[in-house]
Amino acid sequence: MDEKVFEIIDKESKRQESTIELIASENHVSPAVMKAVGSCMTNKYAEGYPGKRYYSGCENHDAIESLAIERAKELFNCNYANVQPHSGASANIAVFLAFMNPGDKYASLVLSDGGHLSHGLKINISGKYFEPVHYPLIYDEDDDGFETINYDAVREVCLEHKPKMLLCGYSAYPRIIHFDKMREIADECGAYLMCDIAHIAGLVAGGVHPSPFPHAHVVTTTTHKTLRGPRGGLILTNDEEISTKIDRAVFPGSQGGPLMHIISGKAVCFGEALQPEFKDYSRKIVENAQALAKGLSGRGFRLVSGGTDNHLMLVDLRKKLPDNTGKEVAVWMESAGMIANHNGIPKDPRPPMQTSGIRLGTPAVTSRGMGPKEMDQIAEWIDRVIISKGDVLVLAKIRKEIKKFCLNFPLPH
Ligand code: DSN
Repeated sequence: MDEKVFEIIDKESKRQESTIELIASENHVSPAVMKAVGSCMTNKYAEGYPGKRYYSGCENHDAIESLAIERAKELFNCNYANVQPHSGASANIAVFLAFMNPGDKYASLVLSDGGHLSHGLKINISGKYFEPVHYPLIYDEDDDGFETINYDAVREVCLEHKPKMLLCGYSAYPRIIHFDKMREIADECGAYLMCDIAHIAGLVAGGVHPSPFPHAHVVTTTTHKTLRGPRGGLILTNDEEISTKIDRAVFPGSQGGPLMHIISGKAVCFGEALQPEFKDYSRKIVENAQALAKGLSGRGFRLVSGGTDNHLMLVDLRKKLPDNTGKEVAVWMESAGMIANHNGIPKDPRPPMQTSGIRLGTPAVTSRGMGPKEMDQIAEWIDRVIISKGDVLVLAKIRKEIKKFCLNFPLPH
């Protein structure tokens, strides 16, 4: 045993056990996922696809990858799946490679309004080698749809720029995405529709967010957020020709050997998400998010777009705390035992490293068995942290309360 390494891992396990995880993109996987990821499947090179490998000795890797593919197709009700992408960003790169040439245009959300860095950040491959044009949210406070996707503007941007692809799906967007409207717009301007459902995949699988199918030409996702699998990516489509292009764009286009231990964990995760209990889990994620949103709104916080339909919310801190940043609040919360990330809010006057907001999500707390009552307790702790403006004595007192509270909600073992 490597004592140094395992001592650190043990500390991490204790940190996870004794804190409340509110990062919207994180979760606690099952022991079966953990076992598959830590298995001998890590030892093998399996470049290629099932039945078409470049190395010998792949029969079990063929079997596990085929199983993962079949389960992914069943789970998302589609015809083709590529389970090899190492991450969500890798999945996105593969789709870009499959559909576009360098310099081609695609449309995505203004990144600071909730997009992802792989949707066109200037210093990311998606912004460096391709040309993003961005569509906005609704910024008019008097509009019923304040801070939600401005579908009219999506249409205008697409008709003006004629992008090869229209990309929807976001990292910090608390509302339902209308994939049907996006497809109408894509068809109108002759673009492919790409839906990146990394954040909401578990909600889609559980039936509590509309599916991107049959609207999307291609869907990308991660497997480790609401879907509660190992860290990794996945690409789905209903179109045979597109699936062939995608397979080539993943291997050999942008990746070498697949991570077979991770693919094994994905197979387990998809199997778990196909169970009836997963529907219940995804419903509870949303119920908890709404309870947390209510607890915060009731204590005077402003939430971007006024609330949430999914697993996350963006808290605009300016109303309660005009002189402090989201970054400071995330640090205070960590001292108190609550883990969240600072996050820009639409039209944020502060830079991304400071921000005026924090993002909160409920996938991980729901996996620990917490419910609406606990969400209200968490809202109360957040409120106390903020009212105290980071007072160390208050933070230490809350830290103690949270340690005790966490004992009642063990991690999945
Ligand atoms: N970093 C992830 C998130 O937190 O949303 C997106 O990849």
